[in-house]
Amino acid sequence: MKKIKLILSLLCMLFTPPASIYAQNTSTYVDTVLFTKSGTEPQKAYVSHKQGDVNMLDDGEDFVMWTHHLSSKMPPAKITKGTLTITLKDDSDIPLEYFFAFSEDFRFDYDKFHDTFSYDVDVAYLEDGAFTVKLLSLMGDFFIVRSELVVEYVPK
Ligand SMILES: [Ca+2]
Ligand SMILES: [Ca+2]
Repeated sequence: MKKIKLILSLLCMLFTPPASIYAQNTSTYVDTVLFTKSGTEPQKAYVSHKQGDVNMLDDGEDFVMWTHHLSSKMPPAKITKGTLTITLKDDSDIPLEYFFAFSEDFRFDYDKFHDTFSYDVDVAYLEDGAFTVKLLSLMGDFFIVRSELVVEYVPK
C-alpha cells in the first residue's frame, strides 16, 4: 500500500507542472492602426485631428488622436506588458522637426524626428481594453504611418 502511494505521488509530481510554468504561459496580441489621408484603418480607431489630412502632421502643432481597441479580439486576460511603437515618415524638408507623443497613461516621448520610436505603457490603463494616444508636430511637418500596440497577457 505504501508503495502504491509513493508511485502515485511520484506520478502526480511528473504530471503536475510547477506553478512557475503557468506564470510563463503568456500570449501576445498585436493591435495595429494604419493612418490614411481621411482616417484610420480600422476606422473606429480614429478619435480626432486638428487640420488637413489625418496622416499628415502639419507645421504648427497639428495633431492626430487615436484609440487602440483590444477587448473585441482578446480573450479575458491579465495583461502583463504593453509596448507602443509608432512609425513616422518625413521628406526632410525642414532641418529641425520635433514630435510629441502623449498617451492616456501620462507617458510621453518627445524627440527630434526619427522614423520609429517605442515605449512601454502602464498596463493598468490597458485593462479596460482601450488605449488612446495623441501625436503632435511641435516643429516641422511629417506623416504618421502606423501605431502598433503589442500586449503580453496571461489568459484567465
Ligand atoms: Ca493633419
Ligand atoms: Ca517635414
